[in-house]
Amino acid sequence: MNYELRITNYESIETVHGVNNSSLSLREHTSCDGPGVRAVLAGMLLVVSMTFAGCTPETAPEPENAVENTESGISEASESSERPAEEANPEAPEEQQPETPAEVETVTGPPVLARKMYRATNIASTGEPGVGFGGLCVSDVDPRYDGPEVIAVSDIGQVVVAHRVVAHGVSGGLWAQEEVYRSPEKGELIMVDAGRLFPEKNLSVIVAVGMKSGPESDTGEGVAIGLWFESDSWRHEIFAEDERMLHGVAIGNFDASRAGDELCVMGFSGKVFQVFPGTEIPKEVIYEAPSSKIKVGAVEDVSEESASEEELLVAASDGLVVMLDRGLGGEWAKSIVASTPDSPMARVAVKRGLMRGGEKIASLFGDDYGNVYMSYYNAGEAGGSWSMEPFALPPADTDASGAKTKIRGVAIGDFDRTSPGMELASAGYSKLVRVLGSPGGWTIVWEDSAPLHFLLAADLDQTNDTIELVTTGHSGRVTMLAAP
Ligand SMILES: [Ca+2]
Ligand SMILES: [Ca+2]
Ligand SMILES: [Ca+2]
Repeated sequence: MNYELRITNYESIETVHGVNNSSLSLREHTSCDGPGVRAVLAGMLLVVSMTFAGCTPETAPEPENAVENTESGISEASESSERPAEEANPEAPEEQQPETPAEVETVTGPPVLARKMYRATNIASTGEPGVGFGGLCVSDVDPRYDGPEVIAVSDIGQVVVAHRVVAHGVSGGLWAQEEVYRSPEKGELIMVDAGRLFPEKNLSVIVAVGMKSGPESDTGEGVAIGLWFESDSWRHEIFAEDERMLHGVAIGNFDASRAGDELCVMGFSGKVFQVFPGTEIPKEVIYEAPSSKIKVGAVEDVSEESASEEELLVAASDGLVVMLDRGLGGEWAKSIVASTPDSPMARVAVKRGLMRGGEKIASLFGDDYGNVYMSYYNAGEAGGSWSMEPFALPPADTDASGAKTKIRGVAIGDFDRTSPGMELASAGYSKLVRVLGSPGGWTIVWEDSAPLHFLLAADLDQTNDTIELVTTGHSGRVTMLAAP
């Protein structure tokens, strides 16, 4: 039996605020009794957030193992994708829907979604048993190899750079990796980004953030390490330190008062710092969320009204996602992208592109409770505004026992050529990567052997006409996923 996410009145979901949750139906066997639709009206800002936090898959048909065409050595995935109904039953929800057909067996388990496994390629590993990767980025950081590299950072402070193996002009899909840095004090590195931080040099600089020493903690000191390849070797330098863990990093051209790309780091002190590598300028606090952890940042060209070429979005545990950019006069413009006070935000993606019939700018965020949210940017004379979409978001991400699990990756891109324009994707502690295509909702496209901690979109395979997903986490492996 196939899992089938049936979305009734699909078009009306995207246009009607305050839509009844029950119009999202999982074969008519899912009910939503959670907080549902929440509206916040603040000045010009209209945020309507819709969560399916209360959604409980009360009945679920037995999943069909729809693994197709996985082409890597990661065999656990196809094994673990077999989920016999009998193993997933110990804690069925107490409340039963009276209308549940008697012949449908009641089970708990991960959200009831279709499975269509993408082709998986193993790109890199930590090479250390029990050591996971935290975050990833894609950038052309190593001039010895054509095309972009994939950079990953690990729990014990490794920075690994993976490149495609090309011999005599031929690439067979193989990847090789090099460990370019390892923390002398095993300081956990959690996120990484790269960009042209030295305007006078034609090279992309990696910035990895995390703990100065030891594993992630609420009290330890944070560090941001810069790495770049110059004169035939890898160089590294401490770009910034903070009294608390640095958890997020974003590089982009979001400051119009300076040439080239800028660097921001953020973390458990609740501060976002602009950092000026290669100069004597001290780091500067550009945003602060007291008693909050600022987990991540993302950069995109959002606003055509602003002086800066790009904008920076940061997401914090207080549920706020804020957009920042600096004008020619040096003043920071700040606006709220989303406000979900009950949702500690942990991941953010923002992307401009073709989506549902037109050019849109979409931001996707994931929280600690399995929820994924989306907001659209609406251009306007007052600098524009964001509106949360009551879109066809999935039920909360859950593990095999039905417990809600943290979202630890969101991505936007054209992952699926059978569905027009861009799709949305999420990943997390459920070990699942899910893609929202059309028609008909979310599809599980990958199941890892361990909780996932990051997800991004990148065109790493130019031989197809889709964007790839790249994910990593506690398994200590980086996996590239391409639609079959
Ligand atoms: Ca700039
Ligand atoms: Ca598509
Ligand atoms: Ca591609």
